[in-house]
Amino acid sequence: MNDNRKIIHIDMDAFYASVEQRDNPALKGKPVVVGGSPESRGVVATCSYEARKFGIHSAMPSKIAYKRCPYAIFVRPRFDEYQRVSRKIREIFYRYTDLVEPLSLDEAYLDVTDNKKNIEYATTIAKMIKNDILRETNLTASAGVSYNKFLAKLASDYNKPSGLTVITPKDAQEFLDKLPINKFFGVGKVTSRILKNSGINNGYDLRQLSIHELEQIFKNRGYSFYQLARGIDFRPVEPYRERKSIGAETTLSHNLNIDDEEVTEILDGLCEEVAYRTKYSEKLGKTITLKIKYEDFTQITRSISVEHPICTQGDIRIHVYNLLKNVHSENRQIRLLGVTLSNLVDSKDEFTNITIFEYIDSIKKI
Ligand code: DCP
Ligand code: MG
Repeated sequence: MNDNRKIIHIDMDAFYASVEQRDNPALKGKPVVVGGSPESRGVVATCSYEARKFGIHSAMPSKIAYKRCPYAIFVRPRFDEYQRVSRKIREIFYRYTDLVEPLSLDEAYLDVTDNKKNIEYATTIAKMIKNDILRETNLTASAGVSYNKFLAKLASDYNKPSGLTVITPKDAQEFLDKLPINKFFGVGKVTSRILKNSGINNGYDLRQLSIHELEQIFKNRGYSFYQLARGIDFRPVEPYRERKSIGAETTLSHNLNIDDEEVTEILDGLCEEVAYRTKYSEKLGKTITLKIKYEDFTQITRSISVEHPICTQGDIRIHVYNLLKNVHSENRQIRLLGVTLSNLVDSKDEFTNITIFEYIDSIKKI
């Protein structure tokens, strides 16, 4: 099968931190941490490249970031400004194509196979976009160019900050063979550990596994990993659609009983992911749904609707736990868990009673 598309992935460099450094010359060249303060229970949203040298990264408790670098300058996020920049970069993308799929405020896929300026090479467009962004926002972005989404995203990440990496069909296999296993789309910490324990450290090792073996490891995602290891990814770039719900689910690596401790650990992770994505979509939700699939493939969902919309991990978690308490599994083993937030409203319209700072600080609470 052929894939002749031209896909670009753009990702701003140290986004929130770069905006802060741009707007406050005293922060330039310094380790800057954007997020909760070290005295609070808040977390790091992101940090400047200077701070990354100390091992600070997104989602780390601010307290630990402070321990790693007491000289770091902690600043509170200014979401309004990040959203303004985000709108600007999207406006730039639309000059070249309407096939733009934003993934978050600072990141998007573009399909430029047929572009508005009839430019032949995607690499030329990527350079032009990077220049437009620098000129019009005073910020740098990294770009990845390839023939599908998976490779374009890997490419943009390859040479940050301000990078431009092209992965041609000819280079793709060599690139993937060397790629550490945790960089494969959908391989989290747990799967990565399992794979490394079995001697599967990179794309080459992954490519040696048969579809049958991959299905044993990744269940219904096995075939997709078979394809990714070979640089195949036909997912289209999907222009923005209004979201109706935000959900996360996971097929368990082994079946569990409802009162196993691992169930709550997994649900915590799912609540965190839903909270994170809800924040990015600038939404809040009024209906929380818990989904459980049993070993015999029967499935139940339990939902609750609340008057005041929510978005934080803590709030979602409380409701999910309440829903869980009322599930009677009658000794059936669980094979899949899911959490969804629906009945969404725009967070911009709902932030009247809660400051943005309280909001970001509350994300990791409980
Ligand atoms: N962000 C957040 N919480 C996280 C991860 C990210 O609030 N756990 C926010 C802050 C980032 C922005 O989203 O600035 C973009 O996320 P990226 O993953 O693209 O990270 P950066 O742009 O900060 O850095 P990089 O240069 O690695 O892309
Ligand atoms: Mg980024």
